[in-house]
Amino acid sequence: MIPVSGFEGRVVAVLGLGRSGLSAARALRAGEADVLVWDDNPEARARAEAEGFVARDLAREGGFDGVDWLVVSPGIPHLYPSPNPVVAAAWTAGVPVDNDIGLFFRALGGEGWDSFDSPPRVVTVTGSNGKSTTSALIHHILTSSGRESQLAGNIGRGVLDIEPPEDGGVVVLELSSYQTDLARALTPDVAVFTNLSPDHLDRHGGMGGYFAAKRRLFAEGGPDRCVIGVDENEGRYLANQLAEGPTDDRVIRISSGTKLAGPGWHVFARKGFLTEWRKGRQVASIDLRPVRGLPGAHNHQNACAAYAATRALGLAPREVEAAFHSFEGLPHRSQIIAEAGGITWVNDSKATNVDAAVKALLAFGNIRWICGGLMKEGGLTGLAPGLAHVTKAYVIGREAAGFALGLPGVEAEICTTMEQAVARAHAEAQPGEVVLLAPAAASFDQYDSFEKRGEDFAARVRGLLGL
Ligand code: UMA
Repeated sequence: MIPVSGFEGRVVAVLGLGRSGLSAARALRAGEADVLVWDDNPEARARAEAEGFVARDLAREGGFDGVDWLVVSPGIPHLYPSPNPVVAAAWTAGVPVDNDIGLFFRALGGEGWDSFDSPPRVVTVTGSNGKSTTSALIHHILTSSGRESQLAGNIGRGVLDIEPPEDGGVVVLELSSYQTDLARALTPDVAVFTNLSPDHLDRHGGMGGYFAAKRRLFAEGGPDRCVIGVDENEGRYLANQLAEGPTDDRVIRISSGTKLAGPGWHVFARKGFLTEWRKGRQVASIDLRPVRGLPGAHNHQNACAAYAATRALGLAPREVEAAFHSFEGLPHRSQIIAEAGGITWVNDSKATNVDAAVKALLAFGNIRWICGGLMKEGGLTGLAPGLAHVTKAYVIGREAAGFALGLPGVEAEICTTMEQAVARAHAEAQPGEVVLLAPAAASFDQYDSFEKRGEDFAARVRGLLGL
């Protein structure tokens, strides 16, 4: 745990007692803050009270009396679609609102660091898609090359849960837009922006608010190096805003599909090869085609981002290449769960939006596609580029029939349940085909999370195949 300094004897309220809230409360207490907690769920409050924390209903009259600071969990809306009543009460009381990421950057450093040969560095990764894989890959490259690295953030571990980094250590943080939007301190050494496509629009009042939340990571702290995906307008705009000119190698531009030229620092993947280009000449090239843990153009973009970030930390191209080959990928992201009878079964339950699903579809050919669930804003028209890879769709979800209507030109069978979809795909798949779960929708109509959906898929596949 990283004790949060700077709040000794001050009263800090923590709203939301899940992974980030509880670890923030513990870290604040370890830093000798006077901690109050609240969660709308009585069970979560009881868990915190069992650890000795004092619960206070902050939304009631006078709830903020004596409170100096409010720390809010990322899943709790602070502005759109409407502010949580506790956040609104903090505004009225004039209490600064922050989150665990802001506390982390305030708490990091200080004691002992002046005796270090190499001060710890923080790499942050944000973007709509690929940020978990990119973060995990950076962490994997660093640890495989013998560097001390810790991984936390949106990937599932509260940032204040990690150990204080040692001499030469690296902290890799995956940051969501919810987290970057609210943090009052954001000072990474290397910041990565993978890509941008519509997501969480209700929480940000639209696309502009969503991009603005992610941009804070680059605008607030001024990282030493920025790794920017330039395959969308927002990335090109951001890279242009951050660089002083075409030779400024504080910005490393990355692309999957486009050859980047010019005198700056570029990393791009084309036709299965990753190329690093700096000061007008090629520095390194890596064949990504045999890398099993990173299939498809979207994973090649993740490879470029992780390559650029670890090069910015001083790793050699060959160290990075060796680590690519030992990377197994993350569960629920283009994860090959079985190969039997010439059929490959792939779990990409994390494809909760249209953009991520298209990327998964483009990574494979001859696909029997399990899709559907809770549709997001924007409908399904964006799926068009991937549909040519689909032999047949097996649609799940409570609104499966409505979802199937959004797949013009694709043979679609309404299966509704995962059990039925897996059974039908199993009955019809031919050798050489891929059965891919990439729902293009959230899971909440039938599951608690995309993880549970992916686990259900994998269990049913293994059951049917007798594995
Ligand atoms: N709560 C309230 N009032 C509300 C809403 C929630 O009291 O109005 C309480 C709940 O009862 C619960 C707690 O808040 O006890 C949950 O807080 P949370 O939703 O912020 O969840 P955490 O467990 O703290 O997990 C958070 C991130 N969750 C979200 O952003 C929704 C996790 O990202 C992250 O891994 C974790 O912190 C550690 O940093 C998950 C996620 O879904 C993976 N992220 C979104 C995504 O990737 O799309 C952004």
